[in-house]
Amino acid sequence: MSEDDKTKFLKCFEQLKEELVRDEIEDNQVQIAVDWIREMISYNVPHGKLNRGIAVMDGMRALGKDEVSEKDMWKAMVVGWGIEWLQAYFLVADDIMDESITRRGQPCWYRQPHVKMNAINDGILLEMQIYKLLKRHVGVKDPAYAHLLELFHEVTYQTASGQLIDLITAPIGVVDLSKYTEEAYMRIVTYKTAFYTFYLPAASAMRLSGIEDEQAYKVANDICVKLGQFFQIQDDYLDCYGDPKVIGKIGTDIKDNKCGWLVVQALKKCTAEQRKIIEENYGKDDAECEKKIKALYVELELEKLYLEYEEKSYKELTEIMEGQSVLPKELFSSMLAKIYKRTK
Ligand code: DMA
Ligand code: MG
Ligand code: MG
Ligand code: MG
Repeated sequence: MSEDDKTKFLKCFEQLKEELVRDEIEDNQVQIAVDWIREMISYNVPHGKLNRGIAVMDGMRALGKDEVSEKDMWKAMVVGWGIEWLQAYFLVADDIMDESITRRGQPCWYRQPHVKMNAINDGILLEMQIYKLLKRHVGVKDPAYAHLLELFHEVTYQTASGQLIDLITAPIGVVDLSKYTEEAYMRIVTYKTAFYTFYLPAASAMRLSGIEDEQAYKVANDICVKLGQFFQIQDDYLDCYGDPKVIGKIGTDIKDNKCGWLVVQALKKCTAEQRKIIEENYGKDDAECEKKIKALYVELELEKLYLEYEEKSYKELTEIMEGQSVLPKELFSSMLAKIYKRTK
């Protein structure tokens, strides 16, 4: 991503945040709530990699062959921030549900002593702020507006439905390894991650560019689902093997009993004896148990398996992007380039 884009994008954030704060003041909001909202937005929205938000700008350029007006680029930035706001909302809730400790290098919002379960309501505020941004800066007169609203609503539903199956496939205290199939895994990651991380930015850029051919959205969806699966497999790998200082979060998948990529692969490769180790140690809030699972992953050479998977998938994804002529391949390849071999 160009430094210029990032600077412009962050500048846009400051404006959007101040406008939301001003709305509160104009509504005669009490001062402590005005201050809360400003702090809550600043803490939760802007500290990520910003890949999803900036992908809308990149997508506009891919679709408009560099001739995108200033006005359209501004809308792309606002919609990009809408996606970052949505992500902030999902992460605030996800960290409560996953009982996580840190996020983006700072304590999870709900772990702040003055916040706790107020974080649930902050999530609702973050979600609804998206629609204030879109109304103010895209507006009802833009033919893309209604499509964008529908898109954000649909993708939010898909993501929540993915979070649901992520959670109920991993009940606390119940080890049922028969549920950890490749098929169950792919459904979880497609819904909880792929739609909002890849399809939402790509389809947003397409709507802002005025594309109406429904077939093109279908093509984009198919490719984005595959990109999202790839991205979440990386996330699952990094949960165990990433450096918390680099990824900004401490992994919780083993203790949380998650149907993650590593355990699904382990179950495919293990002997009956090794399966017993998983049965006895997976999903326990106990550092010793977690250690035993990690040692088993070493024995099964899962790191090597992951690196092979990443190579193979990267090639396949590139072929799929180049093998279609409905949309410019840059709409997708710019997103893939940013995540290939990622360490955070
Ligand atoms: C992320 O799943 C999905 C959403 C919708 C936030 P996750 O719990 O694996 O994410 P993370 O590893 O960032 O907590
Ligand atoms: Mg999580
Ligand atoms: Mg989660
Ligand atoms: Mg994760």
